[in-house]
Amino acid sequence: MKPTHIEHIGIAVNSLADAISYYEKVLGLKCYSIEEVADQKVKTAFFRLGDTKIELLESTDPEGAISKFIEKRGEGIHHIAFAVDNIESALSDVSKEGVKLIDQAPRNGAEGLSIAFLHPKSTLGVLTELCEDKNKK
Ligand code: CMX
Repeated sequence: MKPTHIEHIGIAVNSLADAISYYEKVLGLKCYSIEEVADQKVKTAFFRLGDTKIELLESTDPEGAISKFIEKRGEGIHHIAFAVDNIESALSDVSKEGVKLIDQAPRNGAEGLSIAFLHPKSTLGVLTELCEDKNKK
């Protein structure tokens, strides 16, 4: 597979409001979108920086991935998302290389992207997301 750029970096936070305030007031970025992704049990806030976005993630459910992550590791970088041109073939490529897929097939993520996660135990400890913007075509 050939990623085109880092689509976003996902950061787990306790409070979206506090984190947005930090990113805007201290780092000088502007939040352009807040979106709840119900099936991922998160509320997200997005900031754009060049081709890459920062995605802040606040949990909406104590059983969700972000709650579990913060409980175990505290706030911090949760995942890195790579943009690809064809997510189905990228998933097939990495699978053939022995990477364990969390999502066997792409599903809908924030911002209308098709997304799929790779398991951190087979990606050197980094939860990795692949994204394709099918609306771009
Ligand atoms: N980065 C690196 N390692 C991680 C991790 C992360 N974000 N989350 C969990 N792990 C590690 C854990 O530390 C644990 O390692 P050890 O066994 O060495 O302690 C191992 O993975 C298993 O983790 P766990 O706490 O038992 O949690 P689960 O197995 O229940 O789930 C994971 C882990 C990654 C499979 C799950 O969180 C998942 O499916 N994630 C994909 C979906 C997701 O993250 N959604 C939220 C974001 C949505 C969005 O961006 O819109």
